[in-house]
Amino acid sequence: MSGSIYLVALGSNRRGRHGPPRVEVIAALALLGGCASPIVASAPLGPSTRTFANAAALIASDEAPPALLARLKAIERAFGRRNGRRWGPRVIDLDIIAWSGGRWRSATLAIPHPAFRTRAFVLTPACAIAPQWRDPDSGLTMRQLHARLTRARPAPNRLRSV
Ligand code: PH2
Ligand code: MG
Ligand code: MG
Repeated sequence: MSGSIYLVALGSNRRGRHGPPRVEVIAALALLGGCASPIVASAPLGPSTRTFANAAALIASDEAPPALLARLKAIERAFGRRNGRRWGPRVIDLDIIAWSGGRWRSATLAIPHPAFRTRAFVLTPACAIAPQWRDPDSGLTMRQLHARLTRARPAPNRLRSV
């Protein structure tokens, strides 16, 4: 798949050999190369209680999606990630969010990432480096998805009697 661009999300909420989560993310961004977003701190979504460091990277690659996934998993292992409890604390999590080739579906990989549209910890960093990237499923850009997610909800209507 020559000349692809990938949007990759990074997250860490556990110390590793490089240091605290923020430093693990910096180390992973350095390995991935490409264009890196600022790192944000985010409250955990799910059962974990530890704050995450999150970021995103835009990387150019000749790899097809399964090859990039294998490389990301190898980096996760090299950083000391163990396959434990789902959504448990992790030294590094590297997720493929979007691909310039559009969609990919297999038993082990779905692009776009099925849940990224509801995750501010993905969309905020993504907007910093790829605000105009268009999601092929919703037709919305990263910036539009972010606005939709974070827009202040209207005050709830007064209760109606039924
Ligand atoms: N990743 C998860 C589950 N929950 N919460 C935050 N804030 N950041 C993450 O990267 C994250 C999460 C599963 O990958
Ligand atoms: Mg993840
Ligand atoms: Mg993951």
